[in-house]
Amino acid sequence: MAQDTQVLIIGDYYDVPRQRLIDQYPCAIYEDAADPAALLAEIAPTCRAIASHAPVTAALMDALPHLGVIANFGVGYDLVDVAAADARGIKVTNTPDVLNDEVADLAVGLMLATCRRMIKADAYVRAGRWAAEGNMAFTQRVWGKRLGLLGMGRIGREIADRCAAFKMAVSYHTRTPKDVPYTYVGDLATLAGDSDILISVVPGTPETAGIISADIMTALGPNGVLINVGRGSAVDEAALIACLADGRLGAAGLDVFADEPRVPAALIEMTENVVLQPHHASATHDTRDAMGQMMIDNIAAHFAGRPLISPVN
Ligand code: A2R
Repeated sequence: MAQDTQVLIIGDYYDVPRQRLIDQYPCAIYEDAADPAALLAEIAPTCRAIASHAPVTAALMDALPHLGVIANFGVGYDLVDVAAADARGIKVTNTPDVLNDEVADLAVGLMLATCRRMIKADAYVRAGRWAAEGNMAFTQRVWGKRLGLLGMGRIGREIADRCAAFKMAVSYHTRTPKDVPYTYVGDLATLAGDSDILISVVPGTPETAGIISADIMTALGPNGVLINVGRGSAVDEAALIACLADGRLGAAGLDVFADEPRVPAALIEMTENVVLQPHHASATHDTRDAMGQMMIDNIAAHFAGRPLISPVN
């Protein structure tokens, strides 16, 4: 089968669309190869597409001379070396829009869980502490609070609209103002200082790396809450741990981390004011299916010589 392989599958995403892809095209699965270099050599004469949810490097591209498209599973394509793809005339696609509502739902859920200490409260009931010790300590209000959004793109807008329904005052920071009914703040530190809750939903780029620094968290303050559903790289994790530990920052709800799936032990130990999720904001059956289908549709468009559905370069 490997001799006529057209699509190389890399990374773990979702079985249903993955099987659909395998049913549709001769595929090779990178992770199944005992000798990945040998697999690449074998499929090099025919492989024209990569369907990926894993790093795609320049070296990998060079191993596949007929590669025309890298279809990334996910809206964030920071795992793909887009500059290297550009230099080789290879197209990169992602899966925008179909996950906006899903990620926004989880962002709001994480905000509620973090502010209202819902995970801790669940443990409190299960451990019999309610009966033994009485009511749990009071928590923090969400509705009516000041929300700062870092990022006002496709997902950010959905988060903002949901939070507006929670009667929150929504402000945001991006590099350029958007045409949205929310308050633009041109400086992130000012936004953090004027917010009770800061939600980050920016892509992982060199420019956003560590953008949520100790200064930003300090500006958010001892009662401030940081929620991150964008990319872990946007937060200076060492500073986050320090700020949470010494009370410069009140609480955090995190779906994304700098070195996934590894999560710093210090964060895992913080059960009082930290809620952790395994980067699953888009991970419902419906949405992962839609993302997978979009990935397949991009590959099909490339093979048919039609315009790509969601090119990023
Ligand atoms: O800066 P702008 O005007 O391009 O606004 C974009 C903002 N953004 C930034 N804001 C401040 N400083 C930066 N250095 C910076 N870079 C980007 O992030 C825009 O408002 C937002 C990204 O929006 P979209 O491209 O529509 O992305 P989407 O679909 O909302 O997804 C955001 C990220 C994905 O890249 C994944 O990492 C994750 O959420 O799922």
